[in-house]
Amino acid sequence: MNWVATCCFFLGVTTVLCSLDFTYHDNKAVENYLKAINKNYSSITYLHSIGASVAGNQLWVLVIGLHPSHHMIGIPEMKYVANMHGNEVVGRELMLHLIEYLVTSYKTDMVISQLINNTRIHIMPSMNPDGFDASVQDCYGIIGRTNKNGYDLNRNFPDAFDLNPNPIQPETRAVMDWINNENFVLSANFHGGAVVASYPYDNANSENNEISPDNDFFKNLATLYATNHANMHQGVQCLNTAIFPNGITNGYLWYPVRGGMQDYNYIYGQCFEITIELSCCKYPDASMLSEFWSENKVALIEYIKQVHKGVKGQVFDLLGYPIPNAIVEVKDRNHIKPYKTNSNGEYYLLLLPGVYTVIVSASGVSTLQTVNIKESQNLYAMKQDFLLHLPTSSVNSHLQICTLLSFLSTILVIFCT
Ligand SMILES: *[C@@H]1O[C@H](CO)[C@@H](O)[C@H](O)[C@H]1NC(C)=O
Ligand SMILES: CC(=O)N[C@H]1CO[C@H](CO)[C@@H](O)[C@@H]1O
Ligand SMILES: [Zn+2]
Repeated sequence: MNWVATCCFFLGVTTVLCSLDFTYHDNKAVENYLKAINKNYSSITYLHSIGASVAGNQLWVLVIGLHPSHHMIGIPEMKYVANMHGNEVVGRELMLHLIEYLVTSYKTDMVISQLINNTRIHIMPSMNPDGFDASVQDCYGIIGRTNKNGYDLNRNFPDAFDLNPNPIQPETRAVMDWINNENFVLSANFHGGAVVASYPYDNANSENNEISPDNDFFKNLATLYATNHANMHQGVQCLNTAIFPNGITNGYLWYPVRGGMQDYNYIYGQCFEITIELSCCKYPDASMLSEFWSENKVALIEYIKQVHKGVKGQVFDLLGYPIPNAIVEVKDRNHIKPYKTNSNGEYYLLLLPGVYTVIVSASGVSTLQTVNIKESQNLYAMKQDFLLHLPTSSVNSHLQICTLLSFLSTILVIFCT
């Protein structure tokens, strides 16, 4: 028992009031911790399980935001996922400390308060709780890496470049549905066994196509994490890894991954995800945890802010109705699956400062607009709405409903008078 725990014990108060200790928390302890946080910070947190593991462990996600339980127009969604390889455990504990840091800084720290007010931050400490249960304290082993059915979850997603024969596992399915239900814009997933920030693509099917159309943004994201990390940017050599210049690498050029989560997010989920390898040792001694937290704390916060880069807005028709499923892409950076507006007609495009042409199209009609994204854009992406002159048939259907409604109300008025 350290002095904090001792003090809490003697004061007879819940451990929530005291800072989270730097030890490993088993699945039950993580659940209790998340529930306690959610109880004490109920106005800015929302706790839910997005599904269950093979063994029936819940896949908990804590959401932090001003309206944590639901999406708000203009508020971007970002997520952190840790421990998808059950024996890579540093990220799992970092998530718990990050949660504590965010909620306790609300109202006391201006920057964090603004971040929470303007972002919906989803944190999943463990995507593979069964693997964690099976794992042993070991730096370079693989015991506990897979889920309970023996599948590597980071090889289990549909792959745009290759057929993936692995049957989709419950944990993977839950994450796919989650990605489908939320309109995530930015994400990172945490691993161990190396110290590097790795960005898409993780797979490719011909020479040179491992470079994504958003390579500039991805390189910037990875560099941002590495430079805000205590030593990642210096290039940390682990057993079995090369030295990564500046602490970053393209995923495919490191080694190809078929069915990885990062490419799935980017290609199918319209969400920019990078993979962050936090430590040479996958399951280090608990005495190292406070050091890992101080190495990563600034980078974790700075990374969340990146969800506000670029341009966002809504696409409307001439009557002012939002248009869902309108394609919104930047000229010369077409995605494998075109990025489309959500049910509110919203789009979010992560872009570095610069001048871009945004092309919007739906029902065979398109419009374009030049946007100039300035360096000064701070916590808010540039806002640019679009008006689409849809063919008369689709506008007419709205008009017909309006005519019908006014006709009905006229009848009602006649009846009632
Ligand atoms: C965050 O939002 C709350 C509720 O609207 C508001 O009271 C508070 O001033 C905001 N904080 C910042 C830093 O914008
Ligand atoms: C009941 C309880 O634990 N309340 C605490 C929740 O967190 C705030 C800090 O924002 C404390 O001030 C409360 O005492
Ligand atoms: Zn891993």
